[in-house]
Amino acid sequence: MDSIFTDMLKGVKRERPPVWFMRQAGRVLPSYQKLKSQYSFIEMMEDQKLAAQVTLLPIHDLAVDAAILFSDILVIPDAMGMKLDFTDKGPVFDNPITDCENPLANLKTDKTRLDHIYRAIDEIVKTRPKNTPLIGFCGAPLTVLCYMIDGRSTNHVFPKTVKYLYENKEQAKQLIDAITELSIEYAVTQVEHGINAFQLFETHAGLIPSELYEELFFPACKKILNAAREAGVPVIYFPKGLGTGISRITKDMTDFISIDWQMSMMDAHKLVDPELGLQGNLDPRVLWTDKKSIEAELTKLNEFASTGRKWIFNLGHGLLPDIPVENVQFAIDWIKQNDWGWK
Ligand code: 1CP
Repeated sequence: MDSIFTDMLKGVKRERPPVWFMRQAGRVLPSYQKLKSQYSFIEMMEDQKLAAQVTLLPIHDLAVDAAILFSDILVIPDAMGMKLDFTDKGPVFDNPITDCENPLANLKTDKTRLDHIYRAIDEIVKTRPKNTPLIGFCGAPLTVLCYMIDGRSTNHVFPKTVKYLYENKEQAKQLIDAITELSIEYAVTQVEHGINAFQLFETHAGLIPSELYEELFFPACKKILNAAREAGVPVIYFPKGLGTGISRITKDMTDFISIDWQMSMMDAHKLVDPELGLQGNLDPRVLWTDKKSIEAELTKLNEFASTGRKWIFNLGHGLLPDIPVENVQFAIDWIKQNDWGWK
């Protein structure tokens, strides 16, 4: 029998929505914090045994329905020749792209920089509990571009990137194409190594007007998602902050859309093609509160569940480091035990 997660991706609904959380591995788990006191993030990510161990922690500790590969979206610019460093203030590239005329001039791609990720997938496939689906992922081109041009997160506004897109649209397309090309190969190789689903993270879709986003980035996202799908796995697209632009995402682009916490699931349901599945979307910050408030929020999802839409429960963005793990466990258990009226 397939897992409840892969069944739902194929459109087979069981008695409840499957549940996993964005950033379930590297944030709230005490078992992760213990490893983090011994190893740096890069050490954990690059050692296949450690990466596999961390990937599977939420399966053992929280009993979620899927594991997500322990890696980061910024491995793509790193493999394109930008040296990635993780500091206390988050990820940093020391030499961001500033050459507007010829943005790729100083970059040299070394695809072997991604090999440790494929080795980690092999290790996870070998060591995972039976029927544990593995989600592979990569960052979508705008989000990756933000770090390549601004060099670091600037409270999520990325001013240089936005200016670059307006002033150098044609040159920006060269960069988008280069990111897309490597992302396609990366996604397909992840599938060849045994991932069971693929998610494309476009965390910063909301930085620019949705029309400009759709013009510059929909074609690129479609190519990456289609490549993973043609290689053999269902795909999920997370365009955070796209707003009503999600109504223009078609089923030839993705199987599921992950909905951010800004939008209600009922609004998303009304906007999105009924053949597409939805994932989401509890505001992770609700998990700062208490069990009664969390339950009240989760109970509201019964109305959406009754629409019959294909649905994977998740957050509207990733877990935050200071969320109490017992609240995360409470939400997972509640989703599993609630009577959704599906069977
Ligand atoms: O559960 C998991 O942790 C899974 C692995 C995973 C994923 C899916 C990591 C590990 N990062 C990501 C995706 C990711 N990374 C995104 C897209 C999803 C999202 O928006 O959360 C983004 C934007 C990043 C970039 C990134 N990497 C940041 C955010 C910086 C900012 O803009 O504020 C940070 C802090 C990282 C480092 C990172 N990635 C992952 C971990 C465990 C860490 C922390 C390393 C550390 O602090 O030691």
